[in-house]
Amino acid sequence: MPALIEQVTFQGLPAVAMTSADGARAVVSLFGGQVLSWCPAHGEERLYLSDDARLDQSRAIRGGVPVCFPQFGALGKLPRHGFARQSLWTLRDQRCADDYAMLTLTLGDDERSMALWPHAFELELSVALEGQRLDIELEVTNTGYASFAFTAALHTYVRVKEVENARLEGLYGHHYRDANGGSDIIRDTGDCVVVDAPLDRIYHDVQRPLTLHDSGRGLHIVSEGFPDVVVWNPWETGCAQLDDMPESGFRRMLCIEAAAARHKIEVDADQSWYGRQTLIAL
Ligand code: TA6
Repeated sequence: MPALIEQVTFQGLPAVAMTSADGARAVVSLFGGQVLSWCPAHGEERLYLSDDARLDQSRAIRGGVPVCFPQFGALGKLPRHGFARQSLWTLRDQRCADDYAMLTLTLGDDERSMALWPHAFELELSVALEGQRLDIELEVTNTGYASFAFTAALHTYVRVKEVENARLEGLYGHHYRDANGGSDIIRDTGDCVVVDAPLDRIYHDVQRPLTLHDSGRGLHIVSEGFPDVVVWNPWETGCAQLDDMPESGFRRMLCIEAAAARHKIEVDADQSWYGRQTLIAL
């Protein structure tokens, strides 16, 4: 079967569906520039998309891989996680080869972004699909005349079979700040991260790949360019406060995010920065 990329409507959203020659599949929404679904070749869905997500472009989509830019979370005065996840991106490029399928979406400044964040920029989001692997790369170009600074993330909602049985390896010895625990910086001394309560941690300077073990299957997560890793699960209490997630939704997801949250990234005029997250199904 040849690789295929086609514009589709996904539950009412303008989107692009990708299939690689070996049968891996992904769906990317133009609203938010957001990967909503990823099934590796011969595999099952690996991303969580809330059954109660609003898909009418009235607010950010709960699930998949939201792009947070130019602000991570509430670390500034902009709307939470910035405006990119609530903007309409454009499909710029698509490529189908024997062993991969790839597309590039773009988002530039406009009147609305300028009113919130007065900088000229261009974002390029490249999504490449191949066998057991999904690569998502965000490139930020400063198209203005003065430098700017931003925080950002690929806020990946990984689907898990049962979050209490999931084990995330690779963060031993790293320092993190727990958003639920004040401003203390804590060193992780566990073999792996387990979720049995609300968890919202920004791990600093993570160079190593991570491995998620989840009820008999695995996911390898590698990031480049993004210095931090955010691990988030709202648990029962936090989930109850989210009106776009079912009561037990927290059991089916774990956000493992490639982020630049602790320090702002500065980009000079005419210069670019990029960060990437790669997911490999094991
Ligand atoms: O990345 C973790 C986080 O910043 C959490 O604090 C949590 O609130 C989550 O993102 C979701 O944010 P949202 O604005 O999409 O509800």
